[in-house]
Amino acid sequence: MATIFDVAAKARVSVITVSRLLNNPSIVSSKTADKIYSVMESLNYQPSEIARSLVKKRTNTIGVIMPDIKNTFFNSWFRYVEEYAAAAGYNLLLCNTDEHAEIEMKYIKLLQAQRVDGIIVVPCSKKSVEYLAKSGINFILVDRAFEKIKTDYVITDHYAGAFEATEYLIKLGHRKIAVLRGAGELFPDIERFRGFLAAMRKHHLKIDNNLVLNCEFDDFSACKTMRDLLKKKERPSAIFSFNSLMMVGAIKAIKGAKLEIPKHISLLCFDEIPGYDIFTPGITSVVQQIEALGKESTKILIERIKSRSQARRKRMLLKPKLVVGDSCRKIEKGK
Ligand code: XLF
Repeated sequence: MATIFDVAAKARVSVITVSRLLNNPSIVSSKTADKIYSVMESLNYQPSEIARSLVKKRTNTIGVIMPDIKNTFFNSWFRYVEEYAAAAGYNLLLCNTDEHAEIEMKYIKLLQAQRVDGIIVVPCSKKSVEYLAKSGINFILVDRAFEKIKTDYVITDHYAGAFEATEYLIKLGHRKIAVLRGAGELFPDIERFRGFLAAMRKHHLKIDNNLVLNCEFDDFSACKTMRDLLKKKERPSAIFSFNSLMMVGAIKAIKGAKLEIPKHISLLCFDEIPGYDIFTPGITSVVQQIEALGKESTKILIERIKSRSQARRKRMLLKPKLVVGDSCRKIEKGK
């Protein structure tokens, strides 16, 4: 395999000139550059990426940390990150934490050791975000923010989305609305719950704590929680599921109890559902701007990598959209 020394010798230039051409082509005259390129081609020379990154102090690699690879939402999001990053000439290293703080920290340290130029993270723990903020590494948060820590972020307006969804149910006449929420630790969960409470209060509706169902953002725990709820004598007229995985669990439990949506129980969920248009009934959902969450976060991170500046934090709040299907029924007064 040809080395940089072979290229320099055959082109009759110094090794430094070949190295300059590889790392900063604009400072080499076009005549010399042409000569070196043709020698490289004739020798089938492949520059070592490791050696180049040591010189440039850049690896052109971005680490992506996602919280749940089973969740199709994050798969679609990653696809947009990949598309934007590839067009900008960056490679990606993908890590999945399964919402575990220790795994998240382990991956952050691993990516640091791999000398990635920056990290895009959907974080599950405050501790790791504090660590990143102190480390000096370029990073951006997606989906989840920690207001007190100075970071770049691109998030959905979870509060507004949940408010609009709850108000939609209230206007259909629902009073007994159950929420399938997470454990109250993650930012989207806290914000969505705040939005739910605000809409209920605006319409002077009492919150029934028996209808606030704490589980995990997954189908298994949602299904179990819903089964327990549906065994009770009094059941809610509507369920607001805080994400699509939970919605899958809720549907399993509803079907298991031989109930129909929306005839016996209405269902609304946060997140876009893949294959939404083939579902019967179509599930009314709060759709996040996944493409913008992917592309804008990658764009902001790359700008920060390039400018090498720590100045002014960039924060983006994206509006979700309520897409009405036919999973929520109107309740006539007195029923
Ligand atoms: O972090 C939340 C949990 O699940 C995220 O926005 C999602 O709703 C995606 O499904």
